[in-house]
Amino acid sequence: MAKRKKAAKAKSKAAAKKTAKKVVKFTAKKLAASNGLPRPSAKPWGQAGRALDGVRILDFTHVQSGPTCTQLLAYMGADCIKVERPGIGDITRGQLRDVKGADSLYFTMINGSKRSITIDSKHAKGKEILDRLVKLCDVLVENFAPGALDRMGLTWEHIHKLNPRMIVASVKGFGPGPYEDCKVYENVAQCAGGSASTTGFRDGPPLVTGSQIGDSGTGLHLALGIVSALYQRNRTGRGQRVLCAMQDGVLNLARVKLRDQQRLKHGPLTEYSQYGEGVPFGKATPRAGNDSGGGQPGWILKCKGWESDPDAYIYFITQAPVWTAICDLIGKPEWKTDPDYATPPARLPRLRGIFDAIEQWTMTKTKFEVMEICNKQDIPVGPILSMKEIAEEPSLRATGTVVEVDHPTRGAYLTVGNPIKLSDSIADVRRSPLLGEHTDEILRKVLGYSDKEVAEIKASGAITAPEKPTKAEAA
Ligand code: CAO
Repeated sequence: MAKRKKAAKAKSKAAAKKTAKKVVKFTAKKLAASNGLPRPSAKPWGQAGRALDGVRILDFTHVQSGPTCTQLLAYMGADCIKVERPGIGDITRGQLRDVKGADSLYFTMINGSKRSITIDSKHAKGKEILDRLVKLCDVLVENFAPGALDRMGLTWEHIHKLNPRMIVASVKGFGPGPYEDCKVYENVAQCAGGSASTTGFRDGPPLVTGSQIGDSGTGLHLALGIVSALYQRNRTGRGQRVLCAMQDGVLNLARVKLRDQQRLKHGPLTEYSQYGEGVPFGKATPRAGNDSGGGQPGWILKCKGWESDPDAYIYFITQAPVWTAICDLIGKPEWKTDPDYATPPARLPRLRGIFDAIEQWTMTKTKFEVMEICNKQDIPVGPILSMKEIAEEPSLRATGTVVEVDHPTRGAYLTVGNPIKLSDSIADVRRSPLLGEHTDEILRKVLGYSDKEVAEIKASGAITAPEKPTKAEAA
């Protein structure tokens, strides 16, 4: 009897196993069929290529906003073909030059992992080469002044006719409206996007920030737009236009200040130190110095050595859940129960005095000592790191966030690698190309021109800088 029971149990177990196997197989098959996805790769992580392998970009960008976008896409694996004006190239190659005769860091740090081809886009032969590139690329990225691309003959209609799959992505200073024709640089966008009016100290003028939120920030927005358009193209089979206005990009990053603008209708902004100081609020979101932009009050405080080191400071956040730990740390245990200090609302009008007391403590320690002590107690603090400290920080080198690359004319330089880490797409950070370094290679291997055709193109002047006339010719 027991034997029979045991056999029946084993039989039902085997049947259940078989059914489970069937279900898994069926589900995986169904899923793969419905999503059109291949089977999960069996290759080790990081060895299955890169996220944007196979995507080819006609990179018509210059200065900063556009190049930062295409550099990110190149880090993700896209083949980025940067088109530059013969003999001149991207203007930043020569701007803020530190090494005579070599491409500047301004250029090299935002054009890594790309290839460079020189084409005169206003030359008849140059237009022909560009048309061929349009047919073979997936995305055209540009950040010329409004109308410049059209003046080259590369209108949306022309591009779409040549290659209906092409995505045309642009950065402009402003979106459609009264300022759409304006040329725009970083700080213009910071001002027009609401950032400058809300940055700085209340008793000082508006301030721009050193972070390039107008240029690099908009480049980042554009990269997301491009990747989304590529994803949509998988369904629709057609390209589309992607536009990121720098004003919009800055506003998106400054959105908490538009939040505060609306809160003003309902009373003062109690987390702003101006509230504690009894200074009335005006009609618009004010500048808030180093006040935290969120619900946990914070401020920048001096640390040991501040008298001689301009970066001996720390950002200190009085996060409510760790208030009692902060009181013990700074030698104010009585504040834990004092009704004037025990709760967040009670502390709001007293923030200045609270931060003064915390500063008396931070001034006795280096910023790294404060960091070490506070982190052990879960108190959020941030040392003010100088660019020198960042350049030398080993952990940033280890993660590939700061990368050293070699360069044939300027020698080794540091660049910022991919700040977006994908576990199966490892960024390949390479040096920026020399002007026209890949012209020949692209003409032959990407565009398929023969030796004879390449010779004709070279002779036409479409890819070379106009020769200076000899003295005899000029006479
Ligand atoms: N061959 C021939 N001509 C070329 C060329 C090539 N390969 N590449 C560019 N040009 C030409 C353009 O066709 C344009 O000519 P036209 O004015 O005759 O049409 C000309 O070069 C200059 O282009 P531009 O107006 O874009 O450049 P600019 O230096 O005068 O202005 C900038 C620069 C940034 C203000 C402007 O491009 C702009 O507003 N861009 C959009 C916003 C933006 O990205 N700003 C970020 C700047 S970084 O701080």
